[in-house]
Amino acid sequence: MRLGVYGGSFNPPHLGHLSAAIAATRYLKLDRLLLIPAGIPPHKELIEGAAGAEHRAAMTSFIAEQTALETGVPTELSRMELERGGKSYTVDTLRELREQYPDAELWLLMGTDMFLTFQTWRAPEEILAYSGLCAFGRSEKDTEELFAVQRDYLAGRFPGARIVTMVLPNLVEVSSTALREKLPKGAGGRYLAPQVYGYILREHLYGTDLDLKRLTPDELRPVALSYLKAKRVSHVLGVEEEAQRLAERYGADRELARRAALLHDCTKKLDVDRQLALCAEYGVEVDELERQTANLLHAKTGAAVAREVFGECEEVCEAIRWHTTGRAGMTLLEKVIYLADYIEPNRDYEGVDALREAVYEDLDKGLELALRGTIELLEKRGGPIHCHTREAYEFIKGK
Ligand code: DGI
Ligand code: FE
Ligand code: FE
Repeated sequence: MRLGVYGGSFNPPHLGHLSAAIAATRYLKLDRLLLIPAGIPPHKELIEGAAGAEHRAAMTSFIAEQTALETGVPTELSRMELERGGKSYTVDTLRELREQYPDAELWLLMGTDMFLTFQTWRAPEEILAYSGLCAFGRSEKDTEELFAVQRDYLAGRFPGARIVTMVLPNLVEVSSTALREKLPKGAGGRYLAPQVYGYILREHLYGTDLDLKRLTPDELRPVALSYLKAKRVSHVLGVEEEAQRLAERYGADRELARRAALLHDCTKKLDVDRQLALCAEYGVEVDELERQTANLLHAKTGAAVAREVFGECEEVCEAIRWHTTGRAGMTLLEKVIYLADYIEPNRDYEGVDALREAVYEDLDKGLELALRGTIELLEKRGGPIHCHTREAYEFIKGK
């Protein structure tokens, strides 16, 4: 097994880290990659206005998920340096990994600055005994020439070392230090994965202080995405796009459609117990079927989060509330969100194109078809059908 090891402060992790992780995974043909945020001693956190360890871990796990999604290679956050505490030495980490994975071929990933000062690290010869080095250029000026000089120097000083270098022409040129200066001024978002940026805004990290109850749709987008698993991001962006299109076609409020679409699945990744904990926290009543079905609960808890955390208006909350089952007498916005969820561009099931056509021809006809489809699917699966789903269907059929 080829195991990649990518350590750093990740304070915050940015698109440069993400593109390097993806490129190195492909280049080295890794079987697995670990992203390892460094432990930072408390005094350094004070000096740099750094985010706490848990926040750095959370942000790094977004990068791990995104890397895994794009490469297909299992990529995980490792807390080993955070748990060890104190200043993190790479040699300690590699020694531990060598013990944990005695048969793995280890590869240590690093950017230019780290590579060029590698000989000054603690125990470089021991590091090289455990692991190969893979260095990637971060900018145009990191020419192959500069790398070659260092590569030859290290090869001479540490015979037998495995060193590969790669230039990443499209590597995003930004540093975490620069980002920590930009973020409090409302800049820098474009250098971050949307979910990481959203997480920073939602947790008010690095001196950002947006009022979550007064977000513009463009601010809400990354924040909403930060609630999702990476593989769900394209779905929610698809619903946003489809909901706007439907709102335009049928005269619903476009901004409200966008807001509801962005937040509609914001609690989807939580398991039943965490959903129920949210219901208890926000005073949401739950029936017997919902108690057992996370799929049904996420519509209720999503609506509660939209209301309580983001101060969304009643129309938006209700559209989220009814997006999974529908109900008798749905409002225009509720229909728009229900159907946008059903036919957004990433959806790909038998009959989706016919349904799309029906929806754009006649909203209620499309709704009837969609509800009938859900009921037939649930009957086939043998899953219990919620009374709201049945009532929604009977209502629209009778119209
Ligand atoms: O959250 P999404 O996957 O984007 O879509 P969704 O919220 O519309 O549906 C989630 C799941 O809920 C889907 O697999 C179908 C299921 N579902 C919809 N109506 C009912 C239902 N499940 C049960 N048990 N009963 C229903 O009435
Ligand atoms: Fe949903
Ligand atoms: Fe959805």
